[in-house]
Amino acid sequence: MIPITASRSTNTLAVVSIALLCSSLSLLQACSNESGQSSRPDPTDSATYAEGQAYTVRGVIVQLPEAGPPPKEFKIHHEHIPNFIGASGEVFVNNDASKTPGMRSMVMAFPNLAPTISLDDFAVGDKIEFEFLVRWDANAAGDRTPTWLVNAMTKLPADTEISFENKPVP
Ligand SMILES: [Cu+2]
Repeated sequence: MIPITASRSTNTLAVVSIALLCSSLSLLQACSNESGQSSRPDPTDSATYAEGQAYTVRGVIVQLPEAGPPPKEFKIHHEHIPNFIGASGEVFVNNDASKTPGMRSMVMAFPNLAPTISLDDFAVGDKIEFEFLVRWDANAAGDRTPTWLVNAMTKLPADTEISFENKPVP
């Protein structure tokens, strides 16, 4: 009987903490009050990024999404984003010798696209400029985790110079 009692009390505590977390962060929409499991607002809706950050970034398309199997994600090799804000709310600093600020150049998956974007107009190898929105939400454990969206995307001329070099501290 003791394990059952302990388990019940733990569950009650968990539900109470989630409820407190939701109300204190005005994230009621993002939380289910029935099961205690969290769900998130539509990640393809740019309005849900109102409290987030926006970056205009250039890159090259390296993979277009495919349903699969296996499914393939939309991937962009993007330039260095020196002003990228991390979970702390301040510019992220990489734990490398040169303490590169922001998000280093990388091949990155962008699972969320604004409904206004049609990938029919794009191909692998296209150079693009895109608006990248990020928001940070607290999960049930209280950790801030990112959700990101490509909100707009335009093709750049083929002779545009794209640099994947990470710039030093500005
Ligand atoms: Cu990235």
